[in-house]
Amino acid sequence: RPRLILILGDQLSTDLASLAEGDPTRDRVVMAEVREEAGYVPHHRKKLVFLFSAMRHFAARLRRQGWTVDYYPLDRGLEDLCEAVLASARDLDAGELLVTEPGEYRLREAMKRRWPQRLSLAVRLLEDRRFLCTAEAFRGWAAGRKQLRMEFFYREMRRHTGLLMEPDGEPVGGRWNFDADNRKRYDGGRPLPGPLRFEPDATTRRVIEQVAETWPDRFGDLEPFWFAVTESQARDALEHFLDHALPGFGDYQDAMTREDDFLFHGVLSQYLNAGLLNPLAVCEAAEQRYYQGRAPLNAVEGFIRQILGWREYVRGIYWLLMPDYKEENRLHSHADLPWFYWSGETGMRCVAEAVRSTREHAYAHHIQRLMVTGNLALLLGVEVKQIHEWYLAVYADAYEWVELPNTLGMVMHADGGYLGSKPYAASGKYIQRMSDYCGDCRYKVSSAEEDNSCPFNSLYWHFIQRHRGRFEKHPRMGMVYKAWERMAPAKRRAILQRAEALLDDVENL
Ligand code: FAD
Ligand code: DLZ
Ligand code: SF4
Repeated sequence: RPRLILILGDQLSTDLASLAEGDPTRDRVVMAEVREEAGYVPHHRKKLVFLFSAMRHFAARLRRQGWTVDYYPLDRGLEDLCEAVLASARDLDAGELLVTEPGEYRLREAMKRRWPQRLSLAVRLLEDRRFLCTAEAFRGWAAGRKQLRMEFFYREMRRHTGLLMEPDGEPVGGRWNFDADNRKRYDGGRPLPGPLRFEPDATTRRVIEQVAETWPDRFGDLEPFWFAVTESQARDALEHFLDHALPGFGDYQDAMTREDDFLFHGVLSQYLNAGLLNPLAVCEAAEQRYYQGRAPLNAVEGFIRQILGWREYVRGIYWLLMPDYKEENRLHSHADLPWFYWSGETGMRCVAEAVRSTREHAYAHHIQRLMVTGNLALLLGVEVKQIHEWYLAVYADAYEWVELPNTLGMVMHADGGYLGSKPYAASGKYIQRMSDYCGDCRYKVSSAEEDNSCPFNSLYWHFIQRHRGRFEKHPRMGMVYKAWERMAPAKRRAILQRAEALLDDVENL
């Protein structure tokens, strides 16, 4: 009997296991834009346009390749993905549903537990072959380790793939990691290339209209819309990055500037996560640039580490620890997310810039996410669920498998240090060192206790003080506690008072 093949919005790759297993002359592909997926968080409107347009282009491509595709667009008003499969199953006497395993626990559980009965059809989940480390392999690597460290996982992955490896098993350049070279402030020395931008075609323009009509009030600018929406455009965006930005990627990896929202970052995560780019191919293309002498090793190694290391590592952690992971809140953070995370209306220049970039592009680079909006949420003690839902909603690249470990583990330290040993809490000094924001800010970065002092400063010490029991004995935090103790008691009191005053009036920061 013919089979149905469901392809999700973040599975837009012709290498999918489900397509490899299917037969275009007999089986039928199902794709659908549905309310449940569009509504589990208030996704940024640019993210919705990107996904729906990329889905429609992908369906058209499959049809050109000879597949029959049942495509249910937004205006069919379907509630969830199962309803779409049900509609197609009625039409075709299907014997089975094939799906490449979804990236989210919620959906995978529904497919396993509820769908077979609802559909009266066997549901077969196939491995997502786009990842370089399977959930099983990660589990094996993690077994028996008390604490996991990305760096060791990454070395295994380098050995496993041979990326930047010498034939004798040593890392190219004699070191695994060149991060120490990657901490420059942006000094204007290298021109800022920006990501490659594309004109919306008729399909994209139609989606923009539909999203504008359906969600007139949702967060996120719709236009200008310039993302790639096909695999071939995404490949052009990758080439553009490799030619123009990769050489500066390492040096300026941690920099932030008012001049530009992208610096030397790839702006490729939305394409990687939706299936338009393949992670291994992206790493190999970057590796070639090093061998061709077109990009330095600190840049290429740093870039490959993000994809081969961090991206695979967070996915491994997600599947290892879900569903309990999502409930973790070990620092007992319960404050509400301030409204300025949506409005951008705050006197803190660094935060206002990060929210503006987020609203305009459904993008902020890693250091803004980690050290500005993330750091602030940690210091304010924002409830993990609220900040998690914000990150999941506002970025074009956001899916729970990658967003949750970054937010809950890396930023909020809510897993007690499983993902990263030490919280990324930092004072305004860090932001001042890595950016040009502070000169133009209402607050004074050199002060922690005055009425106009930078909120990050007093909130940092408040965080250190309120979590003393947890972190004082931490080998990498002893120095911080010593510095706090060395401060005059009156100064400490003034700092904590300033922090309390800020915490009492968070909405007006
Ligand atoms: P580049 O700086 O060019 O890096 C290259 C690639 O490496 C990225 O495209 C991405 O695929 C990968 N990468 C880099 N860092 C990470 C990381 N920490 N985890 C996983 N992959 C990484 N990334 C997402 O893809 N989706 C998310 O929902 C997401 N949420 C995040 C939430 C928080 C709180 C933080 C701190 C980070 C989050 N990240 C997320 C990771 C990272 O910020 C983005 O991958 C990156 O900013 C994407 O921009 P880029 O393509 O220009 O990255
Ligand atoms: C994110 C998203 C959105 C907004 N809409 C859809 C949709 O309408 N149809 C669909 O198939 N997928 C969508 N997605 C992606 C899914 O949410 C994603 O596949 C799961 O979260 C698993 O990663
Ligand atoms: Fe951000 Fe503080 Fe600098 Fe203002 S002074 S930009 S709030 S770090």
